[in-house]
Amino acid sequence: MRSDRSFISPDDIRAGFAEAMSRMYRTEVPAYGTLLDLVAQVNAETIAHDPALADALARTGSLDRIGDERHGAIRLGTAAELATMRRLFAVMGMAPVGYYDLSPAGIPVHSTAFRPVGEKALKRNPFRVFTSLLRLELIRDEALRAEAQAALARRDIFSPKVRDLLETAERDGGLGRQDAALFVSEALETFRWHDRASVPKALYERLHAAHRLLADVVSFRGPHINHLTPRTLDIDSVQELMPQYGIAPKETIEGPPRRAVPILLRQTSFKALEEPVAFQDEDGAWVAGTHTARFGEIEQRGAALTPKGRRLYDELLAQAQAEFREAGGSVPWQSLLAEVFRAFPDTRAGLRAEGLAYFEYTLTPVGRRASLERGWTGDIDALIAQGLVDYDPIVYEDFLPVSAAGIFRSNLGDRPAEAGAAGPAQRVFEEALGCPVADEFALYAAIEAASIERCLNALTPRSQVA
Ligand code: OOG
Ligand code: NI
Repeated sequence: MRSDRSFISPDDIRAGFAEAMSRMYRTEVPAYGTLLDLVAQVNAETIAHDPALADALARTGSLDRIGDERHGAIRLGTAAELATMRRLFAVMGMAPVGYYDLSPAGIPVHSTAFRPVGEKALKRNPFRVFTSLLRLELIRDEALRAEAQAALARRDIFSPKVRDLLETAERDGGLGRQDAALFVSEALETFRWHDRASVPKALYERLHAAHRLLADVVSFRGPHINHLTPRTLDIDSVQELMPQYGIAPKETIEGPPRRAVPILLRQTSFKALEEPVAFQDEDGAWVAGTHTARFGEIEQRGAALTPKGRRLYDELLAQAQAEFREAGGSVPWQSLLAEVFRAFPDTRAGLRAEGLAYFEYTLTPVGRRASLERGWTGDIDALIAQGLVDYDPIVYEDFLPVSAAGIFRSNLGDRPAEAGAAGPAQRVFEEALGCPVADEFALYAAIEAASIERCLNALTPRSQVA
């Protein structure tokens, strides 16, 4: 047995992996590099012009993480691939959180987000991967389904070395320095782009005709990372500047409108690139073709909402969509959305008073001095009223199914649903995964509760918080 001290922490492995992935994607998709530069510039300007925002970010320990913050997405073909992917992400301290059913949008997948869960891990590096599993049963053509299944059964998306290292990590409880470095480079291979398809062109075309996503999942040796998304502090500015940098964004920003206190997640993407791909015919000859899958995306993250806040968000979004349809799409979406969302409180105090968002509580400078005496009594509201405690929204770390559907559609095309809308199948997904997905609300609630506990412990006499 090795001693624990020789292990690299999962958080460090994840940080190394996220960086390696970003480097790889920059060389694979140059527009991504351009977008990173643009986002870094806008973020620096936003922070320079908004000291209150800079303070709030520093207070909650998230100022440092923003420049490195990314999410990516992959699409898997089989239950076995998903199960192994779960083990792979576990080595990097990433667990499956949430269940997303994309079938109502005509996309034959269901998904989870692999991400770090604890407060400390999130602050170290919040890298997340939106991971989808193909639902072959939603493809109507039975013969084609069987061919897709056979093609998926022939491939192994994991290198023998990474499989070895997974077993080592699970057996020993971690990886040493050398193994961790090797793990990162071997794991990266699974996410690499392949410009040679693993199916003949004729099959590719039939898969593509059934559903573009089917062709993307089945026709290659691995689940190439299809986008990598930096976090911006001002998505409207980046969206506006993108064309000047030679990048054409999709028309609308997904998610809530621009607000004084940002909530949840706003996202926009640039359209997928048409890339050259070679297909091997039955007689062994390579023929040229193209495939469209990889794109870029940016996002602005705001407050995590409670179930009550989320219900209100879903209601207002649905209302805005209905009004937009009624108007025949002739009104500007963002202003309509902003109008409808006036029903959603837009101050920290208002969000908190109505129990719509989660908050992290910290001692104010006065509170820190007061903590030397520990003579205070009362609950967290009383401590806030006395100026001893302040609160900031907890950042939303997850995804939104309606937005995700919009992102999928922007790179798969707007063709009406081919696959049936089968409804959620969370149990089936979790069986494939090998464990239940975590409940995102419970995770935010725990972070909030721990921060309240810290404040109470620091300010009130010990006996009171026994
Ligand atoms: C995933 C699309 C969802 C997001 O940010 O909502 C997504 C995909 O296209 O595979 O990444
Ligand atoms: Ni995304």
